[in-house]
Amino acid sequence: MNTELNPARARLERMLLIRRTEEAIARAYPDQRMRCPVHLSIGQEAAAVGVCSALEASDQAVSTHRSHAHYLAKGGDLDALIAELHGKASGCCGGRGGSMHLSDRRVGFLASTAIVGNSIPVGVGMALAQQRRGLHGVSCVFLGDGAVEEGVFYEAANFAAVHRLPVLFACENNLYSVYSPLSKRQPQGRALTALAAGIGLHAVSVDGNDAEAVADAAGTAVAHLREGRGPVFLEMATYRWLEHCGPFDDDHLGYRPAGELQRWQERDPLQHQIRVSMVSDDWLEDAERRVSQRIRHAFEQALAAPFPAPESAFDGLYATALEGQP
Ligand SMILES: Cc1ncc(C[n+]2csc(CCOP(=O)(O)OP(=O)(O)O)c2C)c(N)n1
Repeated sequence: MNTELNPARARLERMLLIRRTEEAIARAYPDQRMRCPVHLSIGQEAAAVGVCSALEASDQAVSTHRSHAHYLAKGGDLDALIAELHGKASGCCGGRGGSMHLSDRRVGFLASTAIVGNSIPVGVGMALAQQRRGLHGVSCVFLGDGAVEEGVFYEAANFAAVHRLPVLFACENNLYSVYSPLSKRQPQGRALTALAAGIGLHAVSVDGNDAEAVADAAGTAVAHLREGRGPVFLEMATYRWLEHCGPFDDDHLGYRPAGELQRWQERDPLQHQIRVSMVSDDWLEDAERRVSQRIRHAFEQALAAPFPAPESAFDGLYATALEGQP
């Protein structure tokens, strides 16, 4: 993040970058130059940015199918993200992964994976390695409410609790797993934090549309982890504005109650951050201009970049390092 800004403005600038980037992806997607599925997190930016602002560059993160915001919030490179979505060699995975498989070890973003729950044990394993090596790093596992219902969450979280591993389970509760609401998937009145606490995680809940509140809660959680006091589950209530997968609005399908989307949109995390950051109109205009130039540049570069060379098709199948990455 830009350290010359005060923390709230730095978070605003990063949220703006994420929002405008995803809007640009949504606009360009129908051109069919991005040949991978995209899961956009428009509406959920405060959770990603709030959590990552409590992490150091040397801390590690893993993510899910909905990973653009996490990648950019962790310091990921915009050019490398857009190139990756276009399948180009300059992408952060050399163009092989696409939207759901972002990885950039230079910024401590180890992996995102498409199988729900799949990255949870990877993040826990990373925390084990950090603990065994005597490092003070923490490992952040981004996951959705749906992933909390996967068996692997309980095994991995239990292991983390037993070994008091420095893992932050950063759960974006956007209420839906594709089209299924949480109310149809969990008994009435049972909170995700109660499930997490039941397996020994220190569990807290925060307004996931308020980046400042998330940053505070994540900061407290990270301090707890660095003191070796065991894993933390941070539930962030938030909402996805667009369809589960793809660039469009799917509210007409009726799987969300009428008016629910509008109520969450009235609580837009970006507008909220603009208010609490107390920036002037000039500041905002300037920030918008810088962000849109960066995005335009990233798309131009990605479109002009080469696809991976055919003879490199078998590279990376086994443990070969990506160019420039440790
Ligand atoms: C093991 C597995 N089961 C089902 C799917 C299909 N699937 C993809 S995303 C998704 C919903 C996940 O919901 P959640 O974890 O809450 O994340 P969100 O999409 O809301 O960000 C499902 C069921 C999958 N990819 N992997």
